[in-house]
Amino acid sequence: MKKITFAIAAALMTSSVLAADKSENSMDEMWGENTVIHKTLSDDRGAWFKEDKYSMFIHWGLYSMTGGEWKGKTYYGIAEWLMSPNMADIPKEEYKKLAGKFNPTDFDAKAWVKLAVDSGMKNIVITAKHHDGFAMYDSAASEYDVIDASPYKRDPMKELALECQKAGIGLGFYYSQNQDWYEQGSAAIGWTSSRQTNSFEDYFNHKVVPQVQELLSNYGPIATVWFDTPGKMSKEHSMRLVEITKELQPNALINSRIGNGVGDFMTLGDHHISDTNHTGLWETIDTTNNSWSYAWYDQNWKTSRKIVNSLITTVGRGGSYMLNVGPDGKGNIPQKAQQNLLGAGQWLKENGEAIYGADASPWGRIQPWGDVSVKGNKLYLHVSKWPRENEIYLSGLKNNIVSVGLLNPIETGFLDGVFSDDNEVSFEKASSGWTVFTLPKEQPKELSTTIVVELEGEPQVDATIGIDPIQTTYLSSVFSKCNSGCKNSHSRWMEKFGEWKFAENITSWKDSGKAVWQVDVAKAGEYTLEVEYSADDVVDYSEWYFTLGGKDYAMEAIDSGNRHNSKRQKGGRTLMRFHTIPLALVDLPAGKQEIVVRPKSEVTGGGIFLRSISLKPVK
Ligand code: FHN
Repeated sequence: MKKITFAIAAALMTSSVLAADKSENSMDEMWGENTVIHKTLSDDRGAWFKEDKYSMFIHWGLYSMTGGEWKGKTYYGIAEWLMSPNMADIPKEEYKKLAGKFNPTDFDAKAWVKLAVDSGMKNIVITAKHHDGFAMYDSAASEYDVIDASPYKRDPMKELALECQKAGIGLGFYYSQNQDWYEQGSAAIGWTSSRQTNSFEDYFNHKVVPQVQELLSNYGPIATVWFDTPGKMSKEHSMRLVEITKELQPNALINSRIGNGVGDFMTLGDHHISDTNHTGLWETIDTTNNSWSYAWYDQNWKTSRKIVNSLITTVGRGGSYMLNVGPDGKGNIPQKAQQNLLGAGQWLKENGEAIYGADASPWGRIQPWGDVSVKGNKLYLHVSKWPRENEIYLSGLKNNIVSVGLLNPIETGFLDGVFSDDNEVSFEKASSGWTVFTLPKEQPKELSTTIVVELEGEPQVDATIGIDPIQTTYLSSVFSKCNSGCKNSHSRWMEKFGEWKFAENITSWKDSGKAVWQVDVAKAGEYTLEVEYSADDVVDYSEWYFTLGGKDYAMEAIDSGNRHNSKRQKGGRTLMRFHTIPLALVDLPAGKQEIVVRPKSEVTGGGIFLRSISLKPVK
């Protein structure tokens, strides 16, 4: 590192070692998620964030050259962590040699920005420095950077900044402020802490501060400063980064992973698509496949349909969606990622009105047929599951409806070789409070169709969960209320290394426990009840009652394979294995009622993790 002299003082190791310990404990804390309040900024700096809704995340660094493979062996999981002992355990001196080979001759900033623009994305956030410590830009504060240490001799961040400015989209830098596996003193993970010879203070002052200053001084206007894994970093350190940002880029927004609750907007946990609405500025971050950085084997590409639906759901919950691509070591963004992003971009060209600048659904959850977004007096109904009966049901809308219609109806004529003149949408309001929309027989738009409903006044809604008479209604556990004998909680666990999974669930059951959903059934009839839960062998054979339509349906829980000592988990987390079982054919009367779950006999081991129940109408 240029101009850096680290004092060799073991006594100063404390903060980094503590942070290291913590990183093994709670990923929520490592992300800084627990400490952030969903806040609304008092000034209008957040206006663009509310408007833009959709951004591109890029993980690109030395690790992109390895693509998850080291010495002929593939390491499955998030490939930018290849260096860690959880994966290939590559000594720093060896990993460092990758820099000497980094020569991404196919990198084309203009093409990357064009891809983002054509995909309907309004910002790019790219890894300027990830946990491996390598600066992907020209840094005077470290020789471990693309200019000094690689044969490439070009600053990709500069090229990207210029192209973003030309295209009029925002640029943000990802900077790993707490973990730096190259430097002594950084708060890394357990495996490097034992080798620490310098203090976090030294590392912070001599690398983090000058590098963040460089990034915020040399690349024009910066929209977001995106920090990651703050762990136990002190509030003073987080605040120092806030001050630097305020001084150099007063309009930039900082994400919550700066730590200590001092960010401007909230980043949910990796891949977490929320079941509930949140207020304030927040984002979901997701990947086009599984890994953040390029992994040769990872072909689990999200289809355009999946991308559009995740974007709609996130906007429906009140958030923004940032979707990641992992270019390879030469600078190529995988074709399948491009293709599916562009497919979603095409959809956005026609349906963007219902996404950009739109507000959350007043129902606060997904609908059986799709989701809702709002602008003033307009509701946008996003119908992604086209009903065979060409009707969709909406519960609890109190306003009078002025008009309904398709957003950008297709021209009548031939569509995909089939003649269509069916653009009509009509509605009927029932005295029960339900509104029924009659739609064209064939879905007029691929991926998801948007219906515009103009209301008298801003939407007024009774948000009781409606049980749909045509489509399956999913009741997430997050919408149930527990008495003192159970808890609404959530679980996070890892599948392949670093691939985080999230589930809302009801846990910590006592014998007296009772969880209740308030629902409104549109039509009396028979429904198939499905239960999604997980259990371990202690909970195996426990008995549960599901009460619907005044009748108790008993369930004997089966061990679904939850494991507490799985080698896949770090820090004592449980490997969760949810499964869904059809439990009963139930009769429901129409109207408002309760669905209740409770233990039938003595609870063992805290009981099941109940994630959801679903009700599927029987035709
Ligand atoms: O450890 C990183 C990981 O490599 C990746 O950058 C993600 C993106 O959100 N953040 C951290 C884990 O949450």
